[in-house]
Amino acid sequence: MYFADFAPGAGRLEPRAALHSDAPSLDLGGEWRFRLSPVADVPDDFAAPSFDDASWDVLPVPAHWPLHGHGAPAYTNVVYPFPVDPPYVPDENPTGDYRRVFDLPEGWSGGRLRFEGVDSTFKVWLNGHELGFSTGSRLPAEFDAGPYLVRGRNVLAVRVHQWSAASYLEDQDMWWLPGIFREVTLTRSSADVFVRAAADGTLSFEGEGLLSVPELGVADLAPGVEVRVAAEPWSADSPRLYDATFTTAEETVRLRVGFRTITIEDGVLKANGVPLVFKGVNRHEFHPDHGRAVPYETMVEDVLLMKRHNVNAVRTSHYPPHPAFLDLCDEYGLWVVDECDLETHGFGHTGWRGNPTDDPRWSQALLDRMRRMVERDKNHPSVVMWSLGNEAGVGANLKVMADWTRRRDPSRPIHYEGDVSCANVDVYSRMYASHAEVAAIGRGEEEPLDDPELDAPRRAMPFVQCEYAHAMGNGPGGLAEYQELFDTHPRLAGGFVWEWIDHGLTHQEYGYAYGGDFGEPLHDSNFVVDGLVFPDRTPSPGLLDLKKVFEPVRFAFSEGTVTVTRAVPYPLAFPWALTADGTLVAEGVLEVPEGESAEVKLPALPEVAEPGGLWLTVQAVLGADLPWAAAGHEVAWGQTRVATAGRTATRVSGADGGGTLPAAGAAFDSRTGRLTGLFGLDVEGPRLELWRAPVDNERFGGLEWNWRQLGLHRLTHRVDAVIREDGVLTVRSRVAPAATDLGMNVTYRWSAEGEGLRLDVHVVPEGEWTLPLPRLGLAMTLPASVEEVVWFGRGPGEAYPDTGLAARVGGFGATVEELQTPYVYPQENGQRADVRWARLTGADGRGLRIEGDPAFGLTVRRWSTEDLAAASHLTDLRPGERVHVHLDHAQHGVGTAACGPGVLPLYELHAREARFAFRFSAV
Ligand code: IPT
Repeated sequence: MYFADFAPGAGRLEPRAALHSDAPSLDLGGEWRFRLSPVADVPDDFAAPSFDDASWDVLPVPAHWPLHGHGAPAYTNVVYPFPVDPPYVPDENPTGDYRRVFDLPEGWSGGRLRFEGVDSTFKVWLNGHELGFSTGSRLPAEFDAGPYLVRGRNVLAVRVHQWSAASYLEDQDMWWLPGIFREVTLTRSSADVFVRAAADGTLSFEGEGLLSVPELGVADLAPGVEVRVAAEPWSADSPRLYDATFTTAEETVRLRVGFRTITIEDGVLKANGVPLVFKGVNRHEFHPDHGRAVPYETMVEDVLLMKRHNVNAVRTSHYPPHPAFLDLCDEYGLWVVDECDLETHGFGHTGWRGNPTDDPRWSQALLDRMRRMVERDKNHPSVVMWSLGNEAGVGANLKVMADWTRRRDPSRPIHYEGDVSCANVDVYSRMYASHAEVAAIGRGEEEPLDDPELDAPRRAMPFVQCEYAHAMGNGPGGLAEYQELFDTHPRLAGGFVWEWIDHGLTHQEYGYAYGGDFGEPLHDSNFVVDGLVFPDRTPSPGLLDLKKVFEPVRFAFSEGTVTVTRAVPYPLAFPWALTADGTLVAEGVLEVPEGESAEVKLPALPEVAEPGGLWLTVQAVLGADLPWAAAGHEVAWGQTRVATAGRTATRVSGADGGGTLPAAGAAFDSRTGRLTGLFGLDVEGPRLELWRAPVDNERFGGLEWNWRQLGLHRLTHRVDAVIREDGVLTVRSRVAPAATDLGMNVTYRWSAEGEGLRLDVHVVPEGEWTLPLPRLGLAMTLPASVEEVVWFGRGPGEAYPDTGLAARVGGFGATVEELQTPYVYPQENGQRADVRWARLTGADGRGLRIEGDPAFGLTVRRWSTEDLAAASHLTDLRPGERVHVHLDHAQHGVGTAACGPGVLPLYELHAREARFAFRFSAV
């Protein structure tokens, strides 16, 4: 059976470049007739032109049938959702039969049926004649339609199997989504061309035709002839393209040529002679409604979002993208690592026994995939590396793929991460290596390979992190530290954050669905939701942080001056703003001379006495419209606290206000010392809290389990003493989890301070605390009438110790709803960091003001930590009767332990003695 066979296809034409030709072509997309069968063994009489499909459903092409009411999506990460017994597949093999009737335009003869992407294996009939079959879901296949086309009515029939031998080669971490999910065309184009254009202006091509580049004075260049022209080089920052035409006897093809050269010199990756550092992301093709049938506008949106967030590179994890995406990368400027449609990760679970990568019976199938990618995408200046695939283990077939690729295209380095020996590649690539290991590699001091013959060449290779900073849920932490390494060591060519988008599918009940939500017996839960943008492509805090880390303009402040360095040729302007206590007091525009680096005098600042300090923010904004953003778009910013003579900063609140309790507005339970009312508000707490709803990195990294073992989610509070003395109310208590002898001795000290109430907290840990703490702070609740929060601190977005690089100091406001970060899998989120003061008010404008001494982390939500921790979908979170407020002295970092290193030591929160204070007053 062809669908349980090692052969990658039959009856197909040789692969060729994706081209924009003026040859007639017929888009066969639109409504097709469709029938789904639960098994593959169904009569194929439907291929006959006379077959009556009136009772069939209608399905759009391109699309995945499970997203149109036929069957359901299923998600697994590493494991195969069927027994590992290649090349066989289960009898339960959803099989979609498709029919499309089309009228051949008058005068049309010959042509090719071109399928851009069909998942996973399909067979094609035209007018009842079998044309052949193909595999390789994300690769094009062409069949010669010429002999079977008839005048007038033609009937195209396609049978698609969800499972096939090829499924063993397509074990990427994503939804299993069968169907004809990219375009189908009947085209009379047959041209192929391979243009070679280097940074030194040399231009030549392979192909049967003539090449012209009018702008460069190149007319009717013949194949194999090299000319040298004065062309500006192409780069991601300056994507200069030249319109070209390639003409054959039958057709004219439009090309956009970019001149660029990728080299490896002394172990450094270079583009056009300059070190190339990827500020990259891994991009799967995904749309929450359409799966991998991504609309063109969505591809544009991805590219614009990337450019606007200072991303300069994409790894097309883990298959070649829709060809139009690469056109966009050429046009807007993104370096691309084009990855072959190959992953056999699930064999890792069988000790890699029978891995297709090392089985000669599969070598043609693997080579076929590589050839079809390289041939399709060879003309893109944006494509600077070929990747053999992802997580496919090691084996002889890698060499088959690499050897062919080198011969066909010596101009691009070869990448493959799965073989640490680097026997077949040009760059050393790893995923999720820790900061320490990346630093060692950067210095050339990595652990040697056993085989010196392999170690020496690897040691001479540039290093790429093809995946790092797993962006699952809240996070990723540690971005800045990676970038610092990439910026420090020339051998490090940067990397690609995992991953661009959350693959949450639109779901009526859950909002967004992840693994298991469609009843899959075997699944990997929300591991499919680990992106920098939410499923609807709203940037997550992680992407905003990445934008900051990737900034191509830097500000280094020193006394009275700022040094501005810029690594991009964009026209820029540099507005500045001075704020006091979150309010703008002065603004202007800094004159920064052109050039890579300039030291500029800071403006003369007005004298403003402000205890919270004055903050100067300088922005780098686009000085003119660019194709990917309008003038005024912020590229980078820097901020500094200005302290000049004469401005003495006083504390936000002094110790001991001297007033006596009961202070106006505060009511206490005299027996327990519990605060019962605060300026007319019904309050619960505040009291010490150590627990937070675990983030994905803690859920999958093991820390949650340890925390729950310790019982941090079920702390007990015991009041040991309530002392009223000299107008001060002191409550001593012990906060501790059951079944351990660990505890926190907490002293709450209430005093009146002016019109307000001051709370001093002193925490002394008792016993051997070995685990980090989720948080250390106070929790309280307020009535649900609280709606608005205004604060002076960092914002506008959330920040944790190792995230929130995008959060700057200023005055911000948000509703309680707006403070929530909608991670598809609910978890700790939404903390605003370094808050000096905050006002929490209701619709009537009245409420509470909270000042921190020192600044604190503020979290406000309409559900409790317990509810947040228990929720598995956003739709589980329902506003309750109270508003839950956290005033944190500290939190633990978030790290990336779901896949990769945990929290860096600097950002760990450990039990230690702590003192902090708040002042509450009425607004
Ligand atoms: C790595 C995969 O390459 C990627 O596709 C994704 O699954 C990621 O993990 C987790 O989200 S492989 C892993 C074993 C490091």
